[in-house]
Amino acid sequence: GRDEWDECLDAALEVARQAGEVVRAALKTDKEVLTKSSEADLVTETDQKVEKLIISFLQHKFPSHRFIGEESVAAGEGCHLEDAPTWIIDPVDGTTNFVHTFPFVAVSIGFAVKKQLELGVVYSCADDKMYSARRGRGARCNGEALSVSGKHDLSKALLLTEMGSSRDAAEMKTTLGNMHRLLATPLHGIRQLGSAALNMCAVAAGFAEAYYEFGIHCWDMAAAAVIVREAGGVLVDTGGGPFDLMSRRVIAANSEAIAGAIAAVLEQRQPERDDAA
Ligand code: LIP
Repeated sequence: GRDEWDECLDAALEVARQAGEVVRAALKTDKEVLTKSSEADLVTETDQKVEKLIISFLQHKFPSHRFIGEESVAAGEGCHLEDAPTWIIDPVDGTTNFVHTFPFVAVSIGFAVKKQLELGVVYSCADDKMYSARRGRGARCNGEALSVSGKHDLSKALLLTEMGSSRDAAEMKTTLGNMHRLLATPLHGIRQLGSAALNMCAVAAGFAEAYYEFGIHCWDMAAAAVIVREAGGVLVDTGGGPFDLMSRRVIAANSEAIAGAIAAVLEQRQPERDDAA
């Protein structure tokens, strides 16, 4: 039967679609691009406008809930996960793709209660795919159940990762070095879609065995984390320990076996936590 969080899932689905329509329409237009933490960390007016749209919609329906949004944090708001029901929002995941009209762009809306992720909605705007999951109720894409791949041998895996937006020499060296080490295990291949949320949905859908990244943020992974778990996958820290939403590190995999094998190969780095300030 329905419970109190079903209403939240309905609202998330409704506003993700609305937001996605705005993003899809904006994809084809000229954009003014601003930078954030590096020359490659981009933001547009659409990111800011769509985040406001999502927050005001949800705030109206759930006035007591808290919000963590990528652009609100960029504007100086806090990034701390408390026990109160909290929405964790990335209005445009894949902003660089968006700027270049590369068609992998998603609206990502996650929801946590008592620091536990309860639901996630990832709307892939270009191809009109709505991924969603409720904790304990499975994951879906456009109504169809999702499940991770059954391949548990790293040497035959297809992985997803990202180069990220850091242009710091030492960080880039670690990032590329890790890809080299993994390819040498060997692997079937490495892909990057340009959106953490869509990389994770690809794992949930069974298109790839795992995704890992250092330097991502809680809003990039909150929603898709629920989708991966509900599709039968696992989330762990890049070091192999428990997943921590605020740690800026993740391995999302089809199994403990694949996640552990990746963790064992990765050279670790610890970016500043999302909740450091
Ligand atoms: C992006 C992530 C991606 C990461 C990029 C960026 P944004 O999110 O999805 O995994 O490599 O640096 O953080 O900024 O487009 O929402």
